[in-house]
Amino acid sequence: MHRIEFERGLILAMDETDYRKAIEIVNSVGKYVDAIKLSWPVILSIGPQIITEISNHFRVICDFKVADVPHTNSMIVSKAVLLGASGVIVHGFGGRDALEACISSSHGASIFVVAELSNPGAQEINAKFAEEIARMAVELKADGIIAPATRPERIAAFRKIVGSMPIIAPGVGAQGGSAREAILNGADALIVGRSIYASKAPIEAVNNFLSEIAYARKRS
Ligand code: NUP
Repeated sequence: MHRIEFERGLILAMDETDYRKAIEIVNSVGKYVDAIKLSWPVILSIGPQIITEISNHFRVICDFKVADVPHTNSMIVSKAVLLGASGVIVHGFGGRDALEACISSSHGASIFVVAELSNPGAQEINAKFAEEIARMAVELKADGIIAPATRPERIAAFRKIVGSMPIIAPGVGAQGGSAREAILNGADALIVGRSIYASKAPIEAVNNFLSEIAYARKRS
């Protein structure tokens, strides 16, 4: 297991559920991104061995949005790490004990806490306590938070709370967010799915994102 660094600033959300297509995409773009993110649709379609297979070559983040009682959280996180995950995405709304359990069972893997989801509905409930979650992630020394690229002004607000802690932003492309705005407002890395894996030219799509990220980093 290798720790995740956001050198390039791009994480591929590999949500393709067909095994052959999934492996083809990962093999073609894996070396250009900081990590491959896998979540439930892929695990439920292909099986958890996909974590191990991909982690033999690239860093894997398991987007399991862990949100259970502490004992169960510990089991989920440690099993994901044993399978090869370098990072796990967890929820913060379960409170300190639930997040502490994730962190203490991570065996050195990175724990990323969802502060605020990228969908519009997150503004109804989630956004009301998102900043508290971000503060808790800092206090408990998590490895980063997830904040919405769909609302870049929220990324800027979280940056004031979390200091130098990494902010990872999904919602670019298919959900309408702009890569440039997310980085300019303080994101360290973007999570991009459909705009890469469902594109006719995934490598070209990755290259376009990488140049946009590099350009925005220079200006921010
Ligand atoms: O707030 C979040 N929004 C979001 O889209 C937190 C996430 N983890 N995600 C995930 O990012 C989502 O489950 C998907 O895997 C990816 C975004 O994919 P796309 O909209 O770029 O296709």
